[in-house]
Amino acid sequence: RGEEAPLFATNDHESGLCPEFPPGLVGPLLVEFNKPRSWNEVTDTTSYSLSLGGRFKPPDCIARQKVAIIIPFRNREEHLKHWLYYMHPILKRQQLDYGVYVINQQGEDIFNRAKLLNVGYVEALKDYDYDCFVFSDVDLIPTDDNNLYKCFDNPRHLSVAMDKFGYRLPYKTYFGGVSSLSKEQFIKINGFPNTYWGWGGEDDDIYKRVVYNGMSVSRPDLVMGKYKMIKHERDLHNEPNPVNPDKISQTLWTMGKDGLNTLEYTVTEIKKTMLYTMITVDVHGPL
Ligand code: UD2
Ligand code: MN
Repeated sequence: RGEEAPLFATNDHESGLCPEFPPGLVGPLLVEFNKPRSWNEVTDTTSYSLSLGGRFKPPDCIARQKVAIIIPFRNREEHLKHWLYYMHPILKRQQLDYGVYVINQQGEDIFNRAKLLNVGYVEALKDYDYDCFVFSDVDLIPTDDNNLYKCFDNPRHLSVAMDKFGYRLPYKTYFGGVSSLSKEQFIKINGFPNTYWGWGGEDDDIYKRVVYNGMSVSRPDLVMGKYKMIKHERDLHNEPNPVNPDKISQTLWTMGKDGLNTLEYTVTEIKKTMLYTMITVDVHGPL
């Protein structure tokens, strides 16, 4: 956040747009996961000024972007409570016009993170005219609210400095965790791959799609980009898939025929609470 950020102004006189640097940000945050949170605690502390489906608009200015936050999910309720508890206040301070979409994979088949994210993109657009999509693991919380959950001139990787990797990138082309793409950027890369079943590889495929389509990756610095991940074991039915590493070398040829243009799924339930929209989906497991 630069010195030029206005201290008191909450909107831009002429346009009514929210300021480019949200004035209510506080910087470094205390984030901890040692005690479980009840739904009552989460609702009491976050539902103020939210509307059904986990939606929010700044009350006194027009948000610069309409952002759908997409979370791939199955059987991580304890993590979801922490995520909502910490993220709603942050996103409100960031003055975004946003909605939270939890994309819940139905059944016990092997998990497919990237396909769930594609489903989130398509389903969120049926709800509202979003122009930006933030894709976030359910177990990651930024510890500095200057890390804006919005879109930039290039696809953005937000979770650059995680505690589990010693607060730096594990490798230069790492793209896992939390990322943002505008609608235009997402369409340009044909969305994410649908064919990465199980753990691993899909994030590297996405990175390659971005680069092969002539874009670069935008990132916050390692101070603003700090994250904490809730400690967890690998889930059942999300084992590392040995075919995934081989697929990454094929991205240049596969990206045009595996993505938004080949996405197939069946929505089985849509549930809206004040804190989120949960879309349960049959992702048509691999045969
Ligand atoms: C890493 C990456 C993640 C992804 C994954 C490989 C980090 C912090 N994140 O995550 O972005 O590239 O490797 O696939 O390095 N989930 C469920 N239920 C399940 C399984 C997964 O909800 O049963 C969701 C949940 O949002 C979770 C995410 O998928 O955070 C990634 O799975 P993970 O947390 O088990 O994998 P992790 O931490 O190694
Ligand atoms: Mn994780």
